[in-house]
Amino acid sequence: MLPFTSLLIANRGEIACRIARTARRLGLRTVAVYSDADAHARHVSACDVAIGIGGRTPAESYLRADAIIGAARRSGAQAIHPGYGFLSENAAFAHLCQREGFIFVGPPAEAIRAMGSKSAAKTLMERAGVPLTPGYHGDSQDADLLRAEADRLGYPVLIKASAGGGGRGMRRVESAAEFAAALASCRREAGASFGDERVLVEKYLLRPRHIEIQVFADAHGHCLYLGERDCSVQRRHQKVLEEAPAPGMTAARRAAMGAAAVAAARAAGYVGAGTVEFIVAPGGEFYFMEMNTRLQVEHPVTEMITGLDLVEWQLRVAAGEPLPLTQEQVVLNGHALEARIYAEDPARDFLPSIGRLEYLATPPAADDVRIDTGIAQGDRISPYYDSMLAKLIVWGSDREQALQRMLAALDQYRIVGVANNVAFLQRLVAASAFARADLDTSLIEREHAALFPDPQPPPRDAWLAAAAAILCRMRGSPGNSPWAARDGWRLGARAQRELVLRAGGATEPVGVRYLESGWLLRIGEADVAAGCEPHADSATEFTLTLDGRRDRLTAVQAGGRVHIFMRGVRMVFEHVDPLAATPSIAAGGSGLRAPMPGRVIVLAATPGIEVAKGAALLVMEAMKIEHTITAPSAGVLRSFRVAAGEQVAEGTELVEFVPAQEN
Ligand code: MV4
Repeated sequence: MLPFTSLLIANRGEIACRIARTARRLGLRTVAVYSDADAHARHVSACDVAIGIGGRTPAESYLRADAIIGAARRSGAQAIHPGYGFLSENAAFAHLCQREGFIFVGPPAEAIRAMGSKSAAKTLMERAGVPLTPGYHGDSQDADLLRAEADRLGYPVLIKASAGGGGRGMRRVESAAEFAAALASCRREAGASFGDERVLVEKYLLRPRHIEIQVFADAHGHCLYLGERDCSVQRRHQKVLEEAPAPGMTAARRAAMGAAAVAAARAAGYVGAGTVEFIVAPGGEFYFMEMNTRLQVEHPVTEMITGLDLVEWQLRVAAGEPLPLTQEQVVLNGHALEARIYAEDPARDFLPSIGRLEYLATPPAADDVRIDTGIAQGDRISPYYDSMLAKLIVWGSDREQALQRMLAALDQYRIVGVANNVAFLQRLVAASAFARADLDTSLIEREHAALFPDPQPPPRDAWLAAAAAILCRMRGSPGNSPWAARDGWRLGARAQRELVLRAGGATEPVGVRYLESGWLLRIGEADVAAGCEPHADSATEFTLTLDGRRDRLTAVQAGGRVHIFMRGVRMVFEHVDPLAATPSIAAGGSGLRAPMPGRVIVLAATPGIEVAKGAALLVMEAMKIEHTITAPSAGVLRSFRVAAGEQVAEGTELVEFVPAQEN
């Protein structure tokens, strides 16, 4: 029995849901906190009680230590789990929890503080005998001294902000001549970002891997490691794929890295779950980078190969229990891979995407397929928080099997409504360098050609599938039957119409003839006998027949587009219907309204002047993404209801627009 019965989870999204799952299994009463933007979020319904803390941005909500403590008091929670991000590595918050009489499910505040400064952590690690990257991390910040240290190390070197972390505040320096300027610029950035100009200098390692060791310590002096994770596949210091064990890891090196990680944790006076990050040279030499004093996003790959529940361990250790296993009892089994699914657009430099999840299908969860997520179909992705939608984790008896399962699971992961990186992940997992486990932190750049192919027009059968799905939908609703259609359908012996589709920069007219037996679709010079049957109780699943070949087809119609998922391919088609009203970005409201909270950046039209359908009226920006609000038809913009530079809430009426026919 745990000595506490109620746990407040000071986080949101998938990790809050993940923590709630284990807490409830252990019989704890779970308390969620939520911001105004998260009132309908899954983590709220995943808990027994939920307390609103107001605000929308992290600073107004999940970063407010006082609000979290207040919610803990009100709810009667006895323990607080910070998850990752937000307040999880905030020593002052850990201290505050303790002072206010709550159990903080994390390390002691002093251990968090000890690892907060890179140079202090390096000094601590040096004393503990943990291997460090050759470099200088002393107190003196004299430019000549730093430059002499760089000369001694040999170029290239890396200047890192002492207070930095996760890749921020770093400068690579190629030669002595560049050193002074790079130092000055790194200092400025460090001062501006962390309020601390101090830096350290390291030998720059070429083609390194990022391998981290999961450690666990209890309050009784026991400390062990739970193997490693290879997180080398990153993009701009954001992890994309993680796996355990690290390809090529030998038992001897694992034992050496594990011992170093345990020494690091002991030196910091660690209790709880922690991760010691190492940078690993191509020859296998490993060096301490930093220690993360929290549960990590990628902890599930460790759980998959150890069969352990790390959140359960965290709660038991926080309750004062000893670790349930000894080092010898920790057994690693098989191989696990995690892919992070983000709402971001790889074709637009991975810009985050927001909107409503119109459609979401995932592979079924199983012993070897795990999905950690905090969202479901119909939810809105807001601009306020991290754009990670889900983590997809698979297990295989070896790496090859895990990779195959990942590809199969990604194929079944289907999202409509926000741009996402699933197709990118499919290419990444299939890339030969990844398949060969030729890993290092520049894999994504090295494989650029394979990962960012030029957009290709869809294959012929995808056009036919899109046309068939549209026809099937029309047949399903009487008002849209071909007999009622406006665009060229005629009664007569040769019943015929045309659908114009657009995709991948190409436009294709698909001719349709209605026969007794089904449709005859004409594309280019070919005639293809086609049929499409919707599955019972489903608006999106079909059986498609093309010239006698049957396929399972998922077709999602949303916002004037048809999203096709078939034979492992995902494609979006626009149905060009010259007589239909163009759905505008603000469709659904009476006026033209802001589709998301954001800032007005450009007023693009002149009030009182007639504009054509599709003309830009106004440009908004939300989370670095620009959205152009266009005229839904020809008409006149009477007035703007907002000013350039104005911050607007979702749904704010932006313009008064009068369509031409009403003029
Ligand atoms: C390095 C390095 C090469 N040499 N240090 C980036 C994040 C921060 N924690 C440390 N990082 C690096 N430190 C030396 N001496 C290369 C990186 C690095 C990196 C490390 C891990 C994962 C991805 C990376 C991507 C670029 C650079």
